[in-house]
Amino acid sequence: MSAAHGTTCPYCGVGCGVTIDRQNDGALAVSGDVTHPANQGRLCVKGSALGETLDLAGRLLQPQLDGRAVSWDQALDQVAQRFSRVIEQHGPQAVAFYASGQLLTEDYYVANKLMKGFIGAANIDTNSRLCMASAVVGYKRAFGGDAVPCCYEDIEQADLVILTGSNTAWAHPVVYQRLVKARRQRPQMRVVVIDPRETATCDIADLHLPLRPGSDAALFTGALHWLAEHQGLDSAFLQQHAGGTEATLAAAAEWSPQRVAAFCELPLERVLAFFQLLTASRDWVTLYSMGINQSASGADKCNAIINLHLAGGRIGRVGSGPFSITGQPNAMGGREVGGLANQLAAHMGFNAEDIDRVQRFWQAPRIARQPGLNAVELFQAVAAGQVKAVWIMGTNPAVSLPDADAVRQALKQCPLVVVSEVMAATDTAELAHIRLPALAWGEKEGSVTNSERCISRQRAFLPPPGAARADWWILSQVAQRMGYGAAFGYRHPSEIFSEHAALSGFENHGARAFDIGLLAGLDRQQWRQMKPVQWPVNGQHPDGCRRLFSDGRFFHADGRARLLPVTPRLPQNAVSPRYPLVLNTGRIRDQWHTMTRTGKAARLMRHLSEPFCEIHPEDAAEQGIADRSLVRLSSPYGWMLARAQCNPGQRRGSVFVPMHWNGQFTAQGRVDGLIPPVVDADSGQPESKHAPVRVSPWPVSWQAEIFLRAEIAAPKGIYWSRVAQDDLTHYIMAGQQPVEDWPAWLQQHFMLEGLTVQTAQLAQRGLHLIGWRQGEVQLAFYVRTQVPLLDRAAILSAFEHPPIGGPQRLALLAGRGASGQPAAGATVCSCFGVGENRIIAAIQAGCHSTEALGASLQCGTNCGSCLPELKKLIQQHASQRVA
Ligand SMILES: Nc1nc2c(c(=O)[nH]1)N[C@H]1C(S)=C(S)[C@@H](COP(=O)(O)OP(=O)(O)OC[C@H]3O[C@@H](n4cnc5c(=O)[nH]c(N)nc54)[C@H](O)[C@@H]3O)O[C@H]1N2
Ligand SMILES: Nc1nc2c(c(=O)[nH]1)N[C@H]1C(S)=C(S)[C@@H](COP(=O)(O)OP(=O)(O)OC[C@H]3O[C@@H](n4cnc5c(=O)[nH]c(N)nc54)[C@H](O)[C@@H]3O)O[C@H]1N2
Ligand code: SF4
Ligand SMILES: [Mo]
Repeated sequence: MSAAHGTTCPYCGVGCGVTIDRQNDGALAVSGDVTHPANQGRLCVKGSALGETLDLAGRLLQPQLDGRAVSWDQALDQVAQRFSRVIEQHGPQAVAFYASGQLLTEDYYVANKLMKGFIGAANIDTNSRLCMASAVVGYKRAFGGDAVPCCYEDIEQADLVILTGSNTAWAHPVVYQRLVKARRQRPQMRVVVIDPRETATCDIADLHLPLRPGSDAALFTGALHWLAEHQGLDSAFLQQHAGGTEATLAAAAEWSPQRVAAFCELPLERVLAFFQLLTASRDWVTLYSMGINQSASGADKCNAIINLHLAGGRIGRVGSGPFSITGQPNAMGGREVGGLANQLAAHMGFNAEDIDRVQRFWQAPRIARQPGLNAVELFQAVAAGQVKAVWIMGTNPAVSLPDADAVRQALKQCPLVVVSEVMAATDTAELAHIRLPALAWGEKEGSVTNSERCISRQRAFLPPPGAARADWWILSQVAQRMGYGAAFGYRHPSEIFSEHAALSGFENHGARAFDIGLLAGLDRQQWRQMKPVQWPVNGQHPDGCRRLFSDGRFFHADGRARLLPVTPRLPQNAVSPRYPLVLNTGRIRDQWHTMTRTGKAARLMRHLSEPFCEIHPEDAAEQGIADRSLVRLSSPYGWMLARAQCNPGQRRGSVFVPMHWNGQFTAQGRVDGLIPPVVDADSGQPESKHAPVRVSPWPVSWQAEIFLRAEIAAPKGIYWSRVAQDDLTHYIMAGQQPVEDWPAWLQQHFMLEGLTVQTAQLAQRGLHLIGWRQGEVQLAFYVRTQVPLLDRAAILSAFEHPPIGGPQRLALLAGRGASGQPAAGATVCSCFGVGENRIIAAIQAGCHSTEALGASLQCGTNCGSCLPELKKLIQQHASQRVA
């Protein structure tokens, strides 16, 4: 017997339903919810590892004032008094909130209401500025409302799926799995991937366009011209439902396929192949993400994509539409409540009518009348001393904002920094005067909206740990203590949801896309049981609505959509002889953002364990960089260290570095320290995919790995990277200064006292050292001039099952398994812990399909996230048989 519980995954914007089964022994089993429309039972590797991130290690469990634990009363009084004092002395513009698409809608609604309706400034912006802001501008300009037209089913039903600026296989894995399955079932479907580098997503591409970074607008504008030239326009649709057609087509007419090919640095045949697919296919979906949005002309790129769909009439029908896929679990919810500094609430803006309407609804004493500071401006205003108090909730800006060193510096100088967090140590929380412990996933209650406008419940299945409280509660308490008790007397999140729903329907009459007015009446019980539903939910769509614009009516006053002439521009951050390479940044399969949660799960860190820099082998050779060596990347803003990964799938002239690593996990690996704070003028979104950098070798005299039972901080002045291992500490390290006496160095930094030490001296000052206490391994250390080749799994297991006999002990000292088996290598399949070397061996022994590998090793048979990598390994190794 077990008790099942339905909730929603806290990671990506796919918004998968998750079932939690509590077994009789109390253990929790996480699986995909078969009834949820987003995933129908599937989960990706991050979702299926959720159970491994629930322990309380590293959690913030008590409010803290200047590092001291205090009561909630003390902490809340301090926040309220100190915010009120700044407002009294310097006005409401001197305070700001910086929120997150990882807050629940109910939390977000309260934060927005407090800042915009009661403090009276619009200085609340969010990490969605770094993520969705360009997409929002694109939709608003085209449709008159921030409305995503499509649903996931459209991707499955399309004849042509265009994935641009999206590494769907890694960033939205369950959508990717749905696409893979649909393509198998509908072999006529074609998939085009547009990305400067060859990603795991290219695995299913019929056509990959490795375009020049930042050049997408030219490709889509050229495609529009192609439609016009090849009878591809839907004239009836344009006549009845759109405006701006003529000017847009005239601007596009300058973009012949030849000019597009030259601008995008693509072979003409590939450009033509793409254009021909457009004219040959009945239905298209364009799925776009950060490779489009994170650009100084991101909003225009979004409109170039939407123009094409409007012109071809590929919108508002099954299998068609421009689909901006959201990143965070509640990026969409943030847009709904108005959690951006240039929106008011519930899709209303700063025009006189909306201001009046929201003021009446909230009975707001001091409503904001103009947009506030957006994310990048906000931290610049903190640095300039204009903003004197900032409250950061659910985001880690010292890591994720561009020019992150300046952000860190700004926070250091700011008179009041409040951080609401679930973790005690993050790069941002370390700079806070007041830390407020928030409830984490599994403990909190509320709702989120995914990429296809589907509102789902996150439900609590764990008790609140320590003194942690819900974000909405913390905000309401502060509001009450600032004197706004009547408007913030919420006792339960369902009351907030109900108010939010009522505001969305308030004097709406079909004018605003976001309308869930029908959900305003839900009582606590009904809200608890609310089933996933896609907005709008109103009189016209009482059961929700899967696909928008089927009737050709848009949200501009005249009911028509707009095409917008676009002038393709190259990135603002241009390379120079001093900074000759383009730094592209993004995500890896198994980590989430700044790693505060996924960085806890050992199996999620075995796939990629260090910050890395993917570089084309020829660029590497030119710079004298060897594969797997350490490199230093620098820009005019900052520098970092990473491990070089030579990869011919990288475009020449550009390198890729993951956004995830930060001060908690590595010595100097925050990539955002290098990114210029250059933003799109229309959306305020930073150009995080295009920073000019220099990459050079970082010569070291030694490279080492250490595994230890004790929790000890890494030494300063060296390169180190922490690898999550359940109860052990594991660092990869390297240093530029030679070390004369390793045992003394270890003694100084890692405490060898009381250990029996066994060593093996190697050539060129290499040393392996095992420290024992009472028959148990306490420490294992391996240093060489090159990266030591170790069987990490065997070493880790020696901590659990100490080697007894001489040969086993010698094997441990050598860093090998006792069985003589080859080391497992980097984990490719995280679900079953299957390493690269075992997979290669199986391929060489005859497993030449993913099915055969699955049957032999189980890899790829659970969440499927590693299938693209398995295929790649098969391609690389199937022909090489073992002799
Ligand atoms: N595993 C994992 N999944 C996640 C997240 C995570 O942290 N980890 N985060 C979530 C969030 S918040 C977001 S926003 C999404 C982001 O999801 P994605 O946008 O898919 O992820 P990214 O890796 O940031 O970038 C996507 C691709 O854009 C490409 N790109 C760079 N420049 C250009 C260009 O000029 N043109 C084109 N066409 N492509 C370009 C990059 O090479 C990269 O492969 O992922 C969500 N899902
Ligand atoms: N160079 C570069 N930079 C980027 C990007 C890129 O592609 N390249 N992508 C950008 C994008 S798209 C995004 S979305 C951002 C993401 O960047 P961030 O938002 O900074 O990253 P997270 O690690 O998700 O931060 C969330 C924080 O909230 C905490 N948290 C989790 N749950 C809760 C909760 O319930 N309540 C509270 N109060 N706290 C909680 C987590 O522990 C964590 O510290 O990064 C942006 N930065
Ligand atoms: S695809 Fe996204 S929402 Fe679904 S399980 Fe994976 S991380 Fe969670
Ligand atoms: Mo994002």
